[in-house]
Amino acid sequence: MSESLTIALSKGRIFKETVPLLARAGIEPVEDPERSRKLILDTNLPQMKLVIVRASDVPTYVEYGAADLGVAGKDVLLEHGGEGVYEPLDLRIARCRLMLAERPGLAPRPGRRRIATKYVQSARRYFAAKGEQVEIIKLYGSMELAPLVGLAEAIVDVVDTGNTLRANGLEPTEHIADISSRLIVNKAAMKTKSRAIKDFIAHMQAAVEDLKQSA
Ligand code: PRT
Ligand code: MG
Repeated sequence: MSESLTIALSKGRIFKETVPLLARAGIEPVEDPERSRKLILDTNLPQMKLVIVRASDVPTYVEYGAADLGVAGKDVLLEHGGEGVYEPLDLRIARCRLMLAERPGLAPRPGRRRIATKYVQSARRYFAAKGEQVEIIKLYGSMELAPLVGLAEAIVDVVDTGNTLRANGLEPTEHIADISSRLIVNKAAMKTKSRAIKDFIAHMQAAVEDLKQSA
């Protein structure tokens, strides 16, 4: 009998890009979370289950052991803190860049710049390291709107193609971090289910290497 494992994933790009890696480990979800409303998905392996949660909730489920494993963006882990989980593997999927973006030609105002972002911790660290005093305004989404309506002078957000920024008259000006999704592991499960987890990590690592070769 092999140990049971629960993996926390978000739907959307992380799910889509994790499925091919899981396939390499012989794991196939029996349902598509984009079409099903179920939040616990069975796989072809009776001992493997997937739980579908918000991207920013993945580290919390794994930290508390509600899931043994998870896939989370480095941007999310940087905000969460990440010390409550192990992060053994860079899956090299859902890649993007954490950037500062601004309206070109906007005249600087006196006083501290206002930066709108959902990445408060990363923004704080970035500007502290530069020695620039800024005011950080926490938002939960649609950061691109903030500079257009005068809420902030600049935003910190993840950027892939840059189309969203361009469509809103913004341009990326400073690179803060390269982002990819990481496999994360509950610390207790790493001990109590070490055989199954080590096996799983090895399969995922092989899958990542395969994709690297074919890229
Ligand atoms: O959507 P929800 O609020 O539930 O959560 P989420 O936005 O955190 O989840 P999701 O699925 O959108 O993103 C999951 C993870 O994918 C993030 O944590 C990142 O690590 C990673 N990722 C990779 C991205 C992007 N690329 C990306 N482009 N996350 C978000 N975006 C956004 C970007 O900010 C822009 O608004 O997608 C939009 C399109 O980007 P452009 O640059 O191609 O226009
Ligand atoms: Mg999103």
